Amino acid sequence: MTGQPGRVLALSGGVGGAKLALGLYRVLPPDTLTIVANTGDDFTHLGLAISPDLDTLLYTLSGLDNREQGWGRRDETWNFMAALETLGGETWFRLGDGDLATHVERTRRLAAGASLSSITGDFARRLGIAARLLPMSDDPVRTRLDTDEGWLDFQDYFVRRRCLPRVREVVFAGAAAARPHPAIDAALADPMLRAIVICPSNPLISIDPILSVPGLRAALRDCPAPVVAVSPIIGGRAVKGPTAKMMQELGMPVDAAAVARHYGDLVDVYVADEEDAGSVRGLDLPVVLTRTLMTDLAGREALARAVLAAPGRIAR
Ligand code: FO1
Repeated sequence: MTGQPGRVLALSGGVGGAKLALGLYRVLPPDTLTIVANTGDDFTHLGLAISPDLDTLLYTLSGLDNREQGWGRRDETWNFMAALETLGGETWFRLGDGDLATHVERTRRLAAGASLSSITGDFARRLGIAARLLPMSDDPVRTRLDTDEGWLDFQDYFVRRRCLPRVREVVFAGAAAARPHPAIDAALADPMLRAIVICPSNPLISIDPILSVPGLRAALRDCPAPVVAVSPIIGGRAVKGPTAKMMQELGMPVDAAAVARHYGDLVDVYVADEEDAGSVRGLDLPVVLTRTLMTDLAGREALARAVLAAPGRIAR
């Protein structure tokens, strides 16, 4: 456990972000952590409400995650998919049998009038998660991309087209009318809040949707607790996924400094990999260099400790 008292608010997308979220969960008293998840990837598929990043966090924090795949559940079976394929159904987005239960139950509760946040909170409790897991908003926000194949919904781009189309613009449909979840405002107003952590998720499609919810970016910036952002770029490359490709297509340099510049005045301390010392040298921002590659549980915990210690290292 990290000795210092206080609460921590983390912003996270799926795979990469969830690794650090797990590290934070393991090194902090678990009930002091609130994780705000991106819901821009959410969509309705086969009539079911799918929330990929919330589910990746639910499975990761409860130890049910499929580490190799990065999404879905471990020891999953695929009978539903096989049966669907036999019937000529859509199989480009793969729903495992256990995972299917999550989507069916979420869809049933949403139809009965429950909010996404209350459903998520209940799933988390039932899976034994002591941290608070929240969608960024209970209102729908949907990431859409303008590409050289035209406008695509997020999962069409990400899974069906395997991130191959060239991206020209990313928008968050519905964001203008979305309200931040009230618990986020409450967490930011808590005098015991010691840090806000931006996990090493894709800034363009995992963190930007969260920041697109009106008022959220300003509330994070104006909060007295330090905002610590962790670079998703290591050695000038993204660990996994389309981060580097998208940055390049959108005219950003593919390096750790570009991510910090993208977040701008939101960030108080930037945590980057030792390999990127050269890239971040010119930043007008306190930087802590450490090893940011999280290959195992020890790596997740070590990065979490470094992130939590980062504001103190700068202050000294
Ligand atoms: N990603 C894939 O690459 N292929 C899939 O078939 C797939 C299915 C899937 C089902 C449930 C779920 O919660 C996530 C799933 N993902 C799949 C991951 C997801 O599309 C992305 O990783 C996230 O949206 C990006 O964070």
